[in-house]
Amino acid sequence: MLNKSQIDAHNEKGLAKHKKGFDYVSGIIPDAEGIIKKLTDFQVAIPSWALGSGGTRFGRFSGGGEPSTLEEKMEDIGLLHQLNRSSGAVSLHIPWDIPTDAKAIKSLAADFDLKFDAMNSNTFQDQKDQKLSYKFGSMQHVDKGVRQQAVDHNIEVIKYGQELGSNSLTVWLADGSSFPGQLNFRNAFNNTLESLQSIYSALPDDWKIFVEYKAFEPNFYSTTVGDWGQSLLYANKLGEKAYTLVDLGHHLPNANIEQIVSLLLNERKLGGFHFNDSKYGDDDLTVGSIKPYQLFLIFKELVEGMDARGLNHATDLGWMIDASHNIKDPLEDLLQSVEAINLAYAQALLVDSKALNEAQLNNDVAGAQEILQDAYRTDLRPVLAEARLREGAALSPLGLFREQKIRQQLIGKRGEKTVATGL
Ligand code: LRH
Ligand code: MN
Ligand code: MN
Repeated sequence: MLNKSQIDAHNEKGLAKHKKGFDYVSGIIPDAEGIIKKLTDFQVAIPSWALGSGGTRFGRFSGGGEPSTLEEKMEDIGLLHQLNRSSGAVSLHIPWDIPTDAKAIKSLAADFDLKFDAMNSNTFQDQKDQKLSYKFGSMQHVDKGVRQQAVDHNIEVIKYGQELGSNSLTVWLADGSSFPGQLNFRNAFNNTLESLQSIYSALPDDWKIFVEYKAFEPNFYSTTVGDWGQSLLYANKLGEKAYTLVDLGHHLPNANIEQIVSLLLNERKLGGFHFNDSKYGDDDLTVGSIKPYQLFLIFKELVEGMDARGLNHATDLGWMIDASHNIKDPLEDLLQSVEAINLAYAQALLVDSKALNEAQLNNDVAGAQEILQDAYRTDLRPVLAEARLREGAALSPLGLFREQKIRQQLIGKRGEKTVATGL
């Protein structure tokens, strides 16, 4: 962990330059203070599986100093939150990160000022002592015994979440088929629905269930919850505590994700997000590293749609990162992702929605584009830095991480050849 004087010394060094930038930008935008307030409230959950270097099916290269216990993962997230004051939540994947001593984990979270966001279940891998295999699916399976095992696992995950104070469950299913003819689509859908209904009936009153969709991988012919239409069908059939979860990497190429987001909000069925970026498939790259304009357009729809529905930006949707890869320092990567999310959010808040509405009513196509791009091309990084400064975080989170040689310190403590649980 960092101490306050290390953060202060770092901020002192960058203050004069920061002030120039902030004075300039706050002078040319209408409401810098309003954006700062919203940024301060907005927290992004860090997935427990992203703190170590991810593998590919070809190999895994340890970055060193990776956390090997849930406690160490919480420490890492606590550190991120100290650096940016924007990652005050954690999303756990069971059984990768079982809170065996929930009380101790809860108090550790309180020490770091972290909350527990959505719990994630895992019926896409077989675990060591598992009775039945998920090789041919879990909730869709032709064998009722396998389906029941998947339901029981999800109910167990809810119990862990209740002990920690979480109030949502994300279900992602790898279920599907890899070859034509392998699966009866209708039976797979109906079996999955029945399984989800059993979980739904065990869901506490104040909980939500998020149904995450994905176009392909690991199945390559069909996926039983393959797109937002299928997810929405399940969410509608389950009831008002069920929502669709959008993972940015789970679409077919060139899908218009911002339109999907807009319509899900219109139906009051958008529950949460997994942020990442991709060029080809579910690449799980750093948020904003490939298509930052798309990210901005998504946030523009989020802001507009949530405002239209009277939703609180910070609390009414689950905001999570779902990125993990194999060559960057995972902590640096997560700092970059949070920064990209906050930047897109701030840019979306800057959109002149009244003028945009007028341009739309006048069919002023060029004018509408100008309004969006004006917001997108305004450099709001000093506004983000100001929000951090006021919260006691670092002007440059990544800069301070490097100055303090935090990775080297972690390697010193945890060792060179570490492997974290996860993908
Ligand atoms: C599937 C997925 C899903 C899993 C996570 C590890 O691709 O996005 O959210 O839980 O990755
Ligand atoms: Mn995901
Ligand atoms: Mn994914």
